[in-house]
Amino acid sequence: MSLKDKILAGHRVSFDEALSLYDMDIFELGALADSLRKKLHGNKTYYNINRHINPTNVCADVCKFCAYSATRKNPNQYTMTHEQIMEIVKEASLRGIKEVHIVSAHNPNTGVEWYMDIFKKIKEAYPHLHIKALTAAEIDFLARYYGKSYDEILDMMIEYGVDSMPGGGAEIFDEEIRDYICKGKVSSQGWLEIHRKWHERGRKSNVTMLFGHVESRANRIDHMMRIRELQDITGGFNCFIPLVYQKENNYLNIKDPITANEILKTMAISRIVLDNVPNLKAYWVTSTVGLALVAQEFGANDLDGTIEKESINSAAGAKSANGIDLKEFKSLIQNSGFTPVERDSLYNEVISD
Ligand code: V47
Repeated sequence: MSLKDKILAGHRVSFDEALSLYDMDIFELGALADSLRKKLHGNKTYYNINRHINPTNVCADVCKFCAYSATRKNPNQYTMTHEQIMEIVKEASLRGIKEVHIVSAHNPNTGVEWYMDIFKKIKEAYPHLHIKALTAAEIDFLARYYGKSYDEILDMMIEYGVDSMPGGGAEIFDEEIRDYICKGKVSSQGWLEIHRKWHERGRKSNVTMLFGHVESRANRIDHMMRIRELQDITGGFNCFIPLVYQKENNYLNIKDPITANEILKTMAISRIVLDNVPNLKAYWVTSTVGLALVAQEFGANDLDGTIEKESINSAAGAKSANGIDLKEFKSLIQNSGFTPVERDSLYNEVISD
């Protein structure tokens, strides 16, 4: 049986087979991923109405790819007060958002309570809002800095109102690359352990992969394999999100950006390898809106959401600082031949009245 027939028949691909998919013609590969996407989701493309909030950029870690944290290249430190955060949530809630996505730098001056109290305040004032907050990198930082266990932090998150975890901080799991791009941050093993523990509590999360910098194709496949392995055990990942590296204002010094061809192939391959992760997100923030729309034909079935404000990727050059207009977003999906479907944060379809 050819590899193509094997995939179409629903067989799982090995590491070597996955790597060899990069040598396939891009349109043939796209069609393969598209057939899997169609089986899972038909013509639907999901989006949600959300607000990103990045409460502080003060960071104890130094990741070479990061342009968001306050450093020599970005000396404008800020830490929002809870009142400022609540004002943002209030305004966004009046506009009808359904999710707040809260991710910060690793601020050593705030304390665990600063994080937990804001979740509690949001949940008490807006019980209908889904709180997606704290990456495994933040949890690892809080645990190490304040002498707590992962279990203690995860239990506090649940107690204080966090509903699901975002997929940030995964970067690339290969230890050598990880050491080079973000030494000192949560280890690959730690990242996976935190998500495993979260899933064991009956909760869902996402998983990202930062690519297009110094990693190889084999590193990307290895990253996907480690996700597939954990997902076989827990089933807790809702969505895989390949994040395209943005090259401005950071210390990685990548001269040649990754090509659109390589981005689309990576998307398609991830749809094929991650046969147990239901959703593949083309995150328009890092891929550009245009390529995210094309990625719908390479396996992607989710385009994230309106975002409203975004500070992490836009600091590194992405055109996402002010989000995207919902009407425009929906008509772009429609005009590219797909059906926009609003989802909630756990991928239930939202029936609009
Ligand atoms: O973890 C940092 C990445 C992530 C750069 O779970 C960069 O639904 C590109 O994880 N170029 C934060 N990427 C964003 C994130 C996310 C976004 C949307 C949805 C979800 C979700 C999660 O941004 C970080 C890091 O991997 N990042 N710097 C950069 N220069």
